[in-house]
Parts: sequence; C-alpha cells; structure tokens
Amino acid sequence: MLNLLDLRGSVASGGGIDRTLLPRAELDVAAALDQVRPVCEDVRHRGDAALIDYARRFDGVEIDRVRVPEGAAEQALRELDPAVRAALEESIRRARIVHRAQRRTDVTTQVVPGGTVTERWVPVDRVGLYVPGGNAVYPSSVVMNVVPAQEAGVPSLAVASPPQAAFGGLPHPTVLAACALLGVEEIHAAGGAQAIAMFAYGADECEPVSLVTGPGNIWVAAAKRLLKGRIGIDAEAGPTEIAILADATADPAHVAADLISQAEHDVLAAAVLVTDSEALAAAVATEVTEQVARTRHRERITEALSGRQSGIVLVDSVDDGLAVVDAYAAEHLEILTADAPAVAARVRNAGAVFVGAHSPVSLGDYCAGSNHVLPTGGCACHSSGLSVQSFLRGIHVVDYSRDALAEVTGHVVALAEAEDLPAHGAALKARFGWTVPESAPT
Ligand code: HSO
Ligand code: ZN
Repeated sequence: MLNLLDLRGSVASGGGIDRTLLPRAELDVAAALDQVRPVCEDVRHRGDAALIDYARRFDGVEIDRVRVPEGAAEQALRELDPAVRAALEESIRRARIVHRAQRRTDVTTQVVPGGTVTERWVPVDRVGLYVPGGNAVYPSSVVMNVVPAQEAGVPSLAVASPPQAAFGGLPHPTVLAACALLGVEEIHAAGGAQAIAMFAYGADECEPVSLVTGPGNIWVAAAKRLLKGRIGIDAEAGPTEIAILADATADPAHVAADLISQAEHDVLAAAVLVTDSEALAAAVATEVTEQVARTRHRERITEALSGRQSGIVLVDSVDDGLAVVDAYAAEHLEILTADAPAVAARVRNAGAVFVGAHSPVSLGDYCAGSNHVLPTGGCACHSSGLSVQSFLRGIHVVDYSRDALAEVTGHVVALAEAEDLPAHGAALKARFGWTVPESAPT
C-alpha cells in the first residue's frame, strides 16, 4: 500500500536533493482564506451569537453559551477513568520537568564599563490555546499547550475546543478533565476558524488574547494565517508526519507500527520510510499490510498510507538518507540505524528527533516530556515546535551611564550623519551641551 520512490543514484554528492521529488500532501491553506474570512468577520461583529450559529452549522450542536460553566471541568475530572488520570498526571509531570528546565534566564552583558544590555524574558500577557476535536480526542494537546505557557509564567490563559453533540455541547470530557488537572479555569466550547477569531477579537465572555497556539485543521490554519499580526501564532500545524530513517539493523515490525501510528491521525497524515536496505523496505511493506488489517482505524490508515504524501524512499546509503530527511524536514523523525545517536546528531531539519529502537514517536506524543506541537509541511527547516520560549518575549533593556554614553557619542553622530538623520545624533549631543564630548573618540 506504500508507494515506492527509488532515489538510488539520484542524491547528488554533497547531499543536494530536489524537495519537490519527495512525497508530501498539498494543503492549500491560501485557498481556504476566502472561506474563513467571512466567518472571522462575523465573530468579530456578533461575538457569541456568531459562535453559537457556527456550532450549529459546523459542529451540528445547539449551544446557548460558549464559555464552559464553572464546575464542568472538575465534574469531568471526578468522572475520569483513574488509569487515564494517572497517565495524564505523569504526562504533565514529565512535560513540566522538561519545559521548566528549558526556560531561558535573563542575560546581562556589560558592553563597556557603565554600559549594559540585558535580555529580559517576559511572558505574553494572555494566550489562547486551541485543542482540536475531529477524528480523535486530544487531552494530550491540552498538556502540550498549557504546560509551556504555565512554565513561562503566562498570567492569563484560555482553552478552546469544539463543542461535542454527544456531550451536551461541551468540549470532550477528557479535554475538560485535563484542563481541571492543570488548573485551567477558562474554557470555551468553540472550534475551527471561529475559535481563532474569538481569541483574536474577543467575544461576550472571552477577552482578546495576544497569542494563539495549538494544532488544528485547515480552517484553523487559515484563520491563524489571516489573523496573524493582530495576534501572534505558533507554526501553522498541518496533518501529522512521520519520517523514519532506517537501515538493515531496524526491526521491520517496529518501523511498520510507527508508520501506522501517525497515519492513524488523518487520511492526509504522512508516513515516509527512507532506507538504504531493499530487504527492510520489502519486510516493512509486508508488515504494514499485516498490521493495518489488525488495527481499529484501518480505513483511515490505509488511505493515509497509500496517499501521495506517504511512501518508501530507497537511497544508496544512510548519508544519502540524511540528505533526504533533511530536505523533507519532517514533523517527527525517527532514526533507526546502527549508531543512531551519531546519525541523529547530524540531522539539521526536523520538528523532533526520536533516537533508536526505544524512542518511538508515540512516546513523544504523550509521555516523553518533549512537546508534540511541532512544525509540519517542511516548516521544520525554519521553525521550532512549541516550547516555553514560544510564550516569552526577549526585551533588550539598555542602561548606559553618562560616561559610557559620552564615550560613544562620536560614533553615533557619525552613523546618524551617514544615514542623513542628524536629529538622531543631536539627541546625544543635547546631553553634552550640544557638542560631541571631549572623551568621545573621533
Ligand atoms: N502526533 C500528534 C500529536 C498527538 N498524537 C496527540 C496523539 N495524540 C502531533 O504531534
Ligand atoms: Zn500522534
């Protein structure tokens, strides 16, 4: 069911590879912009009345209030399966350890005696965290959005997730329970582009936010692109991708299981194996067929695995494989080769890298401590996944004494003249009797 792409003999020495040759879904976010624009405008002008109409139209559910009433999340937590509660608690604990340790500290640099620049990391005031509904339920995405925001010190955060007809128009109870475990008090039953517009413009019971993060479908991605600027956004996360770079040492059953695991998300999910071993490729193809037949969501998975975005890429060597996975810049990349840590250390483009036989992507989806909100669609060549840093701004704080300013005034005046902006230079001279002070180098 997996397409085969034979690149043997075609990876140029030095690793040059044409990205367009590689399997990838075409997701036309630009085309969706025209459809989401009126939805966003409507929410801007009519607030909750529009959100309630869209819940009926897009989610098929009647709601009379968008904000989830107080107590509903705690109630969901009380009713949560204890095994799921324990797993969520462990997921939160591990994510917290990692994200807390990764928070950057302020750095003060003494540039000259009496002259310092400090980079001060300040959390965003208020963020909106989107948790998708759709094919699956994503309490794990609540953890992956909320934990870094909390560890960054964001004082105000709101979660939005689509209203569910099966649960009286509230978001899924497991999502609500995860919010309760994390101490999130503001939750909205809103999905799709309309939820992003609610965050950007505010609504009856939702103050506008400064930053929106979290994965979503094409409508969510289009709304984020449309509203970017008014709000900050993380990456426009598209359908999930897994790439696996494997050689003959990899276990085909593991490779197949891992490809299938991410194909389970969506018919547009991408699963790509890059290998220099024809024997492994053949064994994985057989394993995939056998394993898919036994899995619950076999139709969705079969469609994802046979789509143009998925396949097996044959290369001449692990080195050539590295060139291919770098060009692909997958959301998730597994390295299943001999000396996997050394190969992984050479990867340049990936949202997250999973090293060796015991670090499957599913571990990272839930309980590794790493974040699972990652750049897709090749964006890993310029962007990072969600982290504590995503919720902070680094402010440069400049503090110079009179002497330190005097010493550099000549240089500032010279550069201001060179740019024909003499008033810039004058702003310094004003502090020294409208002249360049003596101590200034000329
Ligand atoms: N693999 C998804 C995250 C996820 N998987 C949530 C299961 N639940 C994108 O990284
Ligand atoms: Zn996943």
